[in-house]
Amino acid sequence: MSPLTELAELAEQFETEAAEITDQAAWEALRVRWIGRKRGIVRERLAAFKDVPPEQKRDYGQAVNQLKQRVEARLTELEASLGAAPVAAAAILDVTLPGRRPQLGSIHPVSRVAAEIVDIFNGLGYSVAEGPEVESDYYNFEALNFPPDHPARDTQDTFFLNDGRVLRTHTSPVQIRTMKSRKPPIRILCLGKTFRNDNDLRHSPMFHQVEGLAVAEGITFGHLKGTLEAFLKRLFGPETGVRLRPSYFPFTEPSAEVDITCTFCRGDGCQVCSQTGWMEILGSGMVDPRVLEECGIDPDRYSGFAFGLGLDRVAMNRYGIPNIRVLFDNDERLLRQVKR
Ligand code: 2U9
Repeated sequence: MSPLTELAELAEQFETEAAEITDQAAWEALRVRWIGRKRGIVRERLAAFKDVPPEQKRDYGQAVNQLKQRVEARLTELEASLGAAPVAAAAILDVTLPGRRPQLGSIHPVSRVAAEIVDIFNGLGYSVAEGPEVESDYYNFEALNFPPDHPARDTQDTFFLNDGRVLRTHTSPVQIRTMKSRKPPIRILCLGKTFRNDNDLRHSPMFHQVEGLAVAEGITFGHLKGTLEAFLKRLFGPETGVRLRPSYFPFTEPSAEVDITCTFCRGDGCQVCSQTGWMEILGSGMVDPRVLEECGIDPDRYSGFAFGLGLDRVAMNRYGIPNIRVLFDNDERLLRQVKR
């Protein structure tokens, strides 16, 4: 029998056998017999190509490929009609296995600290004010009494956009916007992302600040001190010591930096506080009369105090996080570790 005739007969024989298949086991036997890797009939016919006389090679090649395609197509068709796919799926799906527990989210340490601070100041009659993260030079620097040659206005410290606007370097422009649009008494808390061209273990180019502002008739430095003591004792515990040291900011006069007793050694002196027993926590001061005036508030009638602190610093301190980047790496192990 010529190789071509033999192929034609094999094709007929396959159709006959395929027509008799009624279950999965018979389908599998048919598959192995015809296209099994080792001794499948189609494979053997393909291998026999090399022994076909040269003048028949072309027709033989075509016919054996046709047979292969037909066998494969018919087997697929049969598999579908026998419901072979669900049977195969059931074999790899163990419906008795316990389900995967959904991962519960938790609040990021910076958000947690922010919420605590908002809560404390809500209790003192403050409300939250917001503003844009991209600011004009005017709101970020000029209205805050920064001289034109102040180092913060340098590209080494501030991110400038091509149009001269900046990524706000503090949340203070929000206070400027509020004072320009509202009349005293004002008690606001401004929180959000701030940006400085700084990058090391304790500084990230994006960080979070919270600032507070109180403006009314008769506000004194005593109100500043009392408010900050009440705030810091609520945030760090009633036994926390608070001290003020003279400082300087362009937008406050007089200004003070505020320290609390070291949260690690409680004031005894340790590595974290360089043996001083104190750690610097915030900056503050009485709003400079020039800033009030720039915002349309009469400095002879009104006075105010302001303060600012870094939320990330508080979160790092609270949860013993040594590197600020851990807060922004999106590694969910952080969330699991600080979860209460
Ligand atoms: C207006 C007037 C005064 C806000 C203030 C500070 C002092 C301060 C820093 C603490 C750590 C920023 O995150 S930090 O680098 N802030 O020291 N901030 S007084 O004073 C204002 C703000 C707005 C109109």
